[in-house]
Amino acid sequence: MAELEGLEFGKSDFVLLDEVTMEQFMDNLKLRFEKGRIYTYIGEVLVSVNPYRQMDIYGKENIDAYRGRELYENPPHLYAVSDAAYKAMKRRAKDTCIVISGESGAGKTEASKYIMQYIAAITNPSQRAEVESVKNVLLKSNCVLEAFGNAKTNRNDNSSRFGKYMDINFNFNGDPTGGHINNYLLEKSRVIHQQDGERNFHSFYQLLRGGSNEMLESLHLQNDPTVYVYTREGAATTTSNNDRTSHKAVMNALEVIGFSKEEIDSVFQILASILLLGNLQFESDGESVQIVGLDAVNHVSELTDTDPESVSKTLLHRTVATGGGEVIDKGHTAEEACCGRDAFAKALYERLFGWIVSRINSVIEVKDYNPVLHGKNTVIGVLDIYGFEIFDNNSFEQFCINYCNEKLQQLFIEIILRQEQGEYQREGITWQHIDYFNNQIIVDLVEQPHKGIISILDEACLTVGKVTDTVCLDSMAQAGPASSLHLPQVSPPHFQLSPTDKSMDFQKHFRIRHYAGDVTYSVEGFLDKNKDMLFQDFKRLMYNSANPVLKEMWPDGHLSITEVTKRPLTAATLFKNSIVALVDKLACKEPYYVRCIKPNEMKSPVLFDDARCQHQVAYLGLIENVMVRRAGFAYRQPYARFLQRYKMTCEYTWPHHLMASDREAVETIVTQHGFQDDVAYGHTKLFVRTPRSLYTLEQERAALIPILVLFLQKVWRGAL
Ligand code: AOV
Ligand code: MG
Repeated sequence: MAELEGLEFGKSDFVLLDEVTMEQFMDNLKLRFEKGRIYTYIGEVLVSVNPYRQMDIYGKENIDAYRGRELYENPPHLYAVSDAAYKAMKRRAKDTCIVISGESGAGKTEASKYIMQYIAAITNPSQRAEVESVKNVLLKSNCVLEAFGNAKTNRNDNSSRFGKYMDINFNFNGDPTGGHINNYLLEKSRVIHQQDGERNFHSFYQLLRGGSNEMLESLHLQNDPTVYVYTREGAATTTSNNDRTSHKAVMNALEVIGFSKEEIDSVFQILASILLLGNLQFESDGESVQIVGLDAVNHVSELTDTDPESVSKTLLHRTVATGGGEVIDKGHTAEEACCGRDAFAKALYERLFGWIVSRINSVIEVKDYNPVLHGKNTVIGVLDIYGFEIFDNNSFEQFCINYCNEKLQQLFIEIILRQEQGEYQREGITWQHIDYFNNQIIVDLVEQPHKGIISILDEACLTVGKVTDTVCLDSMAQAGPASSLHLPQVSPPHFQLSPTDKSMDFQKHFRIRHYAGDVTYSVEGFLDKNKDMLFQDFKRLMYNSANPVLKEMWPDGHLSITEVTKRPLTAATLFKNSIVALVDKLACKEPYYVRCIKPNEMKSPVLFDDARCQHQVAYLGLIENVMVRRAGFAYRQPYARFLQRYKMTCEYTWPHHLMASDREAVETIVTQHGFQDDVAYGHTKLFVRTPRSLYTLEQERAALIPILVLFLQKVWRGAL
């Protein structure tokens, strides 16, 4: 409640606004941000504004203040929401999840780390070694995954380039027994190319800048990222990351998690191989193609435990099966060899990342859990995924990332409505409907069978012959989303071919009107990225490596070319399937929401950019969220809890009531304070429509407390 902090800090719950208007909402949000109050509730939803500075609100004292308390007992905080999710899980043996959303740089990853820190701090009071070890691995895994999965983008110096959903398992005591990480589509194109002002994944710079001379020498690397094509451009970029200290932290984390020396060596050998591959050039003399830089080939073969001839051969040829079943070697052109090398580098990194995640999972997975002996195993899921993003040049990756955010917004809409409706229904209260912008329409535009963008992309990828990105764009316009989805006439429409920027090529761009803003995508490279082709020869090369770690990453390399018959699913379809599964997983848990807002584009701790913030508030549906919360009933409390808090304000209920039920006692309090027209009585809870009623009650309570304290002091001193 606002009064916990004093009114000079604004309202700590937006449902307490006098009127639900954008103006009042923004005034409150801004006031709180300027006063260093970065968290505000909408009921149980936490709105968080990135402070862009270290706040002194996450220490042990704060953890103690929030442990086991109810949301309204303390000022809004991530810890309160984490505690609510934890309590619900523990008390009611329910699986819960915390869904953190917001655009790129809004503070999702930081929030997810504080949530995990909090959960780690409040569990395992008896310090059992096996639980401590699980907690340690869970916390340390962040550091490793960020090194390999995050990068500096133009929106965020530490941008997550993969989606992460982590389940933490708990035993009946409420102590963590293990966990599982699901990762979603790593933006692997970054390995070979970055936009201006951006960097490759942190891991490369950390190794090159933080690795010891001895380590770099054994990897045939120089301690200078400008030497390598894949890291050259990003090397000059200024960033707040300290690569050297991060390298040490990652090495330590890998050890703590339990990676063996051989495994750690393999990780860095693969990173080095990727950097060396990137520097290979191909030269054609008109007849055949040669590799420039055979030293590097030898180094790659040494680092990957393969023989140098095989490496050269794989870089320069591919095996193809002819119609007659004959297998022949076909030489690449220089251009094909470059593409093959880049595809190989990307795949090496992607498989390395996937392997690291599964290796961490193998350490934290719950083993030997016997529900009969140990009780129900419950879960808290924490979702931290890449936020909605718009760059100067938006490609396939942004398309996937933004689609994923559409899906999460859809879930938010459904759940917030469903929860409210469900609650009113259960309690026998009439529900007042509030209109939302339902982004289902954009979700359909992307994922609908046959007509959606993904289907059209897939079809183009399956078509034999030369289907170009532009041809595919035409099909989207004709057969696809623009014409056949029967989208409502909005201006501009949800899907459009015309670019906003006149300098852009009409033939190569399409625009989607996302819930969070219009994004113009360049279709160039869409088909290749969707096909995600890698010659089987590379897979076989890696499978035949003498390094068991590498071999393990490439199980599909055992197939010969004649055995590879089935077309693998495309990247977009695989992503869509994984996001649909994720949404299903979240939907069956009790959700807690953290809605993150980015205050400005300058990463400034003092700047509150009104227009940018208002845009986010609008598209996140926060105003509607407040309205639903209020037009329904802003507050609801079980009768017993209400009574406990307010019984002192009525002579018939203080210190005890003699009525037949708590509900009757609550009715007495409500009637005595004259707001009987502002409430509804549910089966188990009291619903209060306007916050003002409760506010009056709160004020009365606050005025009574000092009198009560004086009274009790006198009683203790024996004066009464
Ligand atoms: P994101 O996860 O939402 O973006 P981050 O959590 O990485 O955003 O936050 C971006 C940066 O903002 C961090 O590196 C911190 O410098 C700062 N920051 C965020 N939250 C806090 C906080 N509570 N206290 C102090 N500083 C904070 V992306 O991953 O790009 O969608 O893909
Ligand atoms: Mg992030």
